[in-house]
Amino acid sequence: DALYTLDDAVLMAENRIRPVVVPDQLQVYFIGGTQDVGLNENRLLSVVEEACRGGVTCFQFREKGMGTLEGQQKLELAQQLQQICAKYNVLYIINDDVDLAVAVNADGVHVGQEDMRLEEVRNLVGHKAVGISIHSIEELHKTVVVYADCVGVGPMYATSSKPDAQEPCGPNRISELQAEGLTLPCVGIGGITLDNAKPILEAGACGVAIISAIAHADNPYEAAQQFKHLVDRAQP
Ligand code: 3NM
Repeated sequence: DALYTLDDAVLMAENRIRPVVVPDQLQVYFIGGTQDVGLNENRLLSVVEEACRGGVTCFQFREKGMGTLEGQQKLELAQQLQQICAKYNVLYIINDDVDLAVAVNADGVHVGQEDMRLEEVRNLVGHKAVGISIHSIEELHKTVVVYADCVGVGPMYATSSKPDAQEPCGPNRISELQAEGLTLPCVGIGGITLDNAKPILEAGACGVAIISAIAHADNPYEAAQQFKHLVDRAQP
């Protein structure tokens, strides 16, 4: 039997019984896996540590694609990343792997539309945060958002970090989804740089989710710091 029925989830969301993600924790949402740093685990650990030191508020471990880690190696890397995030008080999310999120006691899990059903994810992770990707109004209507705590909307701009990314939708997609009733905290994702991040915040996102502008930066510490300043300045 499901731990949470839809009615329970509605009540919990309305009464904020479930710890919801605080929008400030999504301000600068860094995402990465070994595929983003030349398949080098130590490089990932140092980039994540520098990004955390620089001021990212959330990190998502997303290990995806050719030559990436699996099984015990992925688990061990996930544990090391958890320790870094805990040290800097950075929200730690696992992409698409509910078992791993539970195993390393991450703060949450992020799933796409094609991944596991949200109800099932919610039942497996209990009170951990659940993030979902929503690309369009159509996907919003297909999503039982009440099982989720936060939303990634994208791709804002063209991206080379996700081979199967959809066509860019632009920052306005965030205001469109909110006008259609989406109230969960949202981050924009896809092709975001220091130069194009502001319109996403103006469109209603509480933060920006980034791979390459931090992972490929000459200085990930400084890049993270600059994103943090940018989001702090953009907020009222
Ligand atoms: N998801 P970068 S775009 C992981 O549209 C991911 O759902 C997207 O990387 C979506 O910051 C994307 O390097 C890649 O463009 C983001």
